[in-house]
This record gives sequence, structure tokens and C-alpha cells, in this order.
Amino acid sequence: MSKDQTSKTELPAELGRRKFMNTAALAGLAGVVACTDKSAPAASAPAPAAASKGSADAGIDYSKYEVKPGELDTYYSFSSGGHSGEVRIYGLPSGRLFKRIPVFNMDALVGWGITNESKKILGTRPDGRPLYMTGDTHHVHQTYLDGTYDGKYMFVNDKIHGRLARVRMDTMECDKITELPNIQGFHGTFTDKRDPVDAAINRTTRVFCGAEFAIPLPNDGKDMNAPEKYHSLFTCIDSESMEVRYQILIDGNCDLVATSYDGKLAATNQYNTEGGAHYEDMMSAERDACLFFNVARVETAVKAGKFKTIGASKVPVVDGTKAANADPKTAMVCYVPISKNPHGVNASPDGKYFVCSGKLSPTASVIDLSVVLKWFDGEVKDARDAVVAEPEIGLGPLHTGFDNKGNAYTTLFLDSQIVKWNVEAAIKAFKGDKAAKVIIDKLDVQYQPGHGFTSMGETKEADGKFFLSDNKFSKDRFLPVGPLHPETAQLIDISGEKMRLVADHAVYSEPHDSIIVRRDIIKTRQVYNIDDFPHAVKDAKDCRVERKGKKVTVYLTSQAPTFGLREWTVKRGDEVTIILTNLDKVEDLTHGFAIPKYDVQFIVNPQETKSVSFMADKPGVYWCYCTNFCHALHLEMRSRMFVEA
Ligand code: K7E
Ligand code: CUA
Ligand code: CA
Repeated sequence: MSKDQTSKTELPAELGRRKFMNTAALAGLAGVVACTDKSAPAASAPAPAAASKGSADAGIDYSKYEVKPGELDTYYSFSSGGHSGEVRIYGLPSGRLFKRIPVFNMDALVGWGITNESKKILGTRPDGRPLYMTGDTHHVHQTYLDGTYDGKYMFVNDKIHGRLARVRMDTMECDKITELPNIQGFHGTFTDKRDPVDAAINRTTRVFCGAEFAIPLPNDGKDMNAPEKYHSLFTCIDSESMEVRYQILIDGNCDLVATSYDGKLAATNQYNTEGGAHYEDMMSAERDACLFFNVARVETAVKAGKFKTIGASKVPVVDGTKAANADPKTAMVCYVPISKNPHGVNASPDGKYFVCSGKLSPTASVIDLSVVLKWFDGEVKDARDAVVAEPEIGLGPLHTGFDNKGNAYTTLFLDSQIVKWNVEAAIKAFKGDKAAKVIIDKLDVQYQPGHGFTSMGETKEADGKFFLSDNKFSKDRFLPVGPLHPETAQLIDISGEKMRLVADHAVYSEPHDSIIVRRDIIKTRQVYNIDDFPHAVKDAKDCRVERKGKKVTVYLTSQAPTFGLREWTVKRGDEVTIILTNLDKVEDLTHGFAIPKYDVQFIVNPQETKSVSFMADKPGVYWCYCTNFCHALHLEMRSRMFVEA
């Protein structure tokens, strides 16, 4: 039997001819041209659908998927917002957008980046503005207890500035942000699924983070044009303290990240084993790799002090390079070779396999985790033996979701399709069983999917009900809204043998990854606890102005339809802080607070306290008004700020 990626599986005939892509072949493919060659004619954009393609099917009863007025959705979908820097919450199957959680972006409604509390989380520059105004969120994952979501936290990466943010699930707000030292292009992230060291703790304690762009270490202006000296780090963050526990120096780069259900392994796929600085260099090798980290060995090395530090960072960095990990019996890292420029790495819910997609190879590589563990025990010599199947599934495979029946669903970016294939059948075919039926179904999507994910598919409770395809192009699917198109999220019923497209939802650019979570797992607060805010103004009678030299603090409450002070006075040149507590206790009774010309705007939810600080530099009368429609006298809900000359 051949373990080469050319091994045969049963396939539609055209795939056999398509094999791998070299630079020339790649450049000729639709979609990629649209991205890379600005001078290409419009015809090289994603192919428009034929009239019948992906349109309503008389055989499907769409009303089955309808969420009628007054009914609630079955699932939450938590979705990254790409370069919008936020996280979104949708309901499924309806596709209703419930909330946008500001994380790495600015948000005028909530006051994210405006209030002192949010700036404390974001960090500030010397002038008081947030440290960064931009963010690029790609992957969201929640904390686990015993292999399924525990509803406590959600984590999301920021690719541009290398930050990890935590979102509390009870309020669905970001409460901490950590910037990773000595990395660029923080892309993949995944929480561990149980504590691998302390077997008594079956819950998440770590978040693993992969850095995509290798850089000189430290990145201080030396060795800038010497890519062979660049390195990338794999980082572990503590899910409670949000402190960086350790980093692992590797050869090549990191892309996506996955963790095993037993907590023993974390992995990252890498597409740039070549260490190339330009795309043609990055696709010169026929194989790249998927790296497996032996979590216990890494942590033992850190404890034993076998690490160095880089630059000003005090974070322990262990050596995960190939040269330092040649002996499997002591290795912390196993480099498993897989086909050309892989993209996703996804864990099957039975806990046995990771699937990496080829991206530039029309294959998916199935990696058997038990073989990886045997490699670490010295029982398997060649790490490539961990690849137990490599079916050809279509062009441009990216991300894979799983059902509860052993099937995988992989997005095919270039083919604009979802392919349903059977993992065990692929393993049989790889061993030479010609009768094994690997490919079960293919479905056109509109158009060019990036991530795809199944309901509860990243947990042991994968339920095999829905697959959501987040597509990168929507073209003709929606009413035209100018050159910036929405993206298409397409809901696919996967409960039967054949996939059925059951809904199109328009989404604002640009979701990458999502998780689809059963609604009973999520328990939220509807009202804050006033005691959680140390500066809360707990009674309207406590409203006042306090002055210490030039520092003035205004204590304020809101209670429909009034603010606790009708007017207050400060002087030009004062440093003013306004602390506002919303005393209303009624669910959904939010007030807003805005000061014209001072660029102050935020909301306070029931029993919440927020504050803002600014320099009173413009004398005059300023009507501070409620921005959030709250009461029949909402428009009348205002106070005056007098700024004396
Ligand atoms: Cu494929 Cu950043 Cu997950 Cu986008 S990554 S699609
Ligand atoms: Cu308070 Cu509107
Ligand atoms: Ca490569």
C-alpha cells in the first residue's frame, strides 16, 4: 500500500487529473485569480450560478426550518467577524442576528473604546486612546467540561495585533485581553478539552494559540531581511488568569489549532515549512506538516527550567524545533508530514482523528492520534505513519465539520462545494479496499466556502443536524448593495444521506469560524448585579460633584425618565470623570448617555455602572441626553453640563 498522497480512492474521474496544483495551475483557477490578479477580467471572478444551481427545491419543505413569530431558535451560532474585530451571535436555524460583541474594535453603541472600563481591558496609549483601534477575529472557541461546552467563557483571536480575548458567557461581553509576546499573525486558537496533567480536572485550563508569521526573535530591527532566521511560536495561555504560561519555538509556521479530547495533544497545521517570505516559496514543497505538541512533556520541561526567554518577555520559551526533538522518547513536538499547504485542522468528535485539509492538494489527511502517541512512546518510527487516510475530496479543501455518524463535511473553496465523506471508509480505501465508498455526497454552495461547521460538532455531543457554510462571496444571492457585498452563510440539513440546502443568510463581512451551540448550554444574566461595580452610585440621592484640584468627579444615576442631576457645573481645564449607574432593575431597560461635542456616548444596562473621562476644554451649555429609547419621556430624559469659561 502506498502512503503517498497519490494513493487511489474511489473518485469522480475529473479529480484524478487534478492532483496538486503548481503555481501555474493555481493561478488559472477561478477565485484565486480574483484575489491575486487585480487586472484579471471580471470573468475570472467566482462563476455565477446556473439558473437552477442552489435555488429552491420543490422537494424540500422549507417550513420545517422556519422559526415562527414568538418561537425561539434551537441553537446559538457564535461567529467571528474577521476584520470588523468583533464577535457575533446568531440564532439557528433562523439566522437572526442577536448581538454584536465588540472586542478588538470600537463600538459607539456600547461605548467600547470610549468608557474607562473598556479602555482598561483594551489598554491605552499615553493620550488615553485605546492601544489599537483595529482587530481581526478569526476563531471562536468556548471552554469545555468533559468534552463538551460548559457555557463559561469564549475565546477569540486577533490576528493583526496578536491578542487573545476572553468573553464571559453570562453577560456575553469581553472581560480580558492578553497580547502575546514575540509573535505576529496570531491565527489559530483552541481551548484544551480537559486538563491533561491533573486527571481529576476534566475542564479547560489552557488556550493554545498559533502564530502564522515568522519574525526575527526579538523583532528589534536586526536580521530583517534574513527570513531563514525568522521563527514562529506556539503559545499557551491560562484560561482563568489569561496570563501567558509558556511558548514553544518551532520550525515553520502555525496556521489553525486543534486539541485532543484526552487533553494530551495540541496541534497546528503548517503551510510554510519552507520558511518562505513570498507565496511561490511557500508552495515549493510537495508536503508541509501538522505539528503535535505533547502537552505533559512541554509542561514538564517548563517546570524543570529547560527554557529561555526572548527580549523583554519573561515568558518561558521551550525549544520545539526539529533538531531539538529528533528523539521521539524525549520529544515535545512531533512533525507529521502532510500534503501541500494544508489549511484547517479539525478534531473528530469520537476523539480518534484530526483532519487536515490539503488546500493546494485536493486531499484531506486523516491523522490517527493513537499513532501520534505511539510515536512519542518510540513505538512508531516514521511520524508519517500517523496519516491513516488521504482521500482526494475536491479542489481547495479548507475546513471540516463532523456529524455523529462518522462522516466529515469539508469546504471546497475552489470547487464551491461541500463534500460529505466517510472517515472509516477513507481509512479502508487507503489500505487498498477498492469497494470502500469514501465520497457520499457533494453540494454546491454560493460561493466559495471558507469555514464550515456542524451543530455541536466540536464536542462529543455532535448531533448531526446542521452544517453551516460561511462563504466568501455572495455575488447574485442578495439584493445588490453596492460594491461591498455581504457574505453568504448557508444552512444545510445533514440529518439524511444527502445534504440539503435549506436557507441563505446574509452576513456582514467577514465571518471566518463559528461554533453552533445548543441553547440549553447557555445561561445568561438578564440584569447586572450592582455590587459587581466598585464605583456604583447606588442611590439617586448620592448624585453629586466632587472636586480635587482640577480633577472633578460627577456621580450620576439613571432611572427612567431622569438622570440623578438636572445640571452640574465644571470649569474649563477640568479633568472630568462621569460615573453613571443605571438604577433601573427592569430587564431590557437600557439607558444611553451622550454629550455633544465631547464625543461621549455609551449605554448602561439595568444595574450596570460605567464611567468616562475627558478634558472640559469647550465652555458652554451641553445637553447630556439619553440615547437609548427607554420610556415615553425618553426624549425629555436629559441634563445640562455647564462648562464655565
Ligand atoms: Cu480558514 Cu482564519 Cu479559520 Cu478564515 S481561516 S476561512
Ligand atoms: Cu433613558 Cu432613553
Ligand atoms: Ca508549503
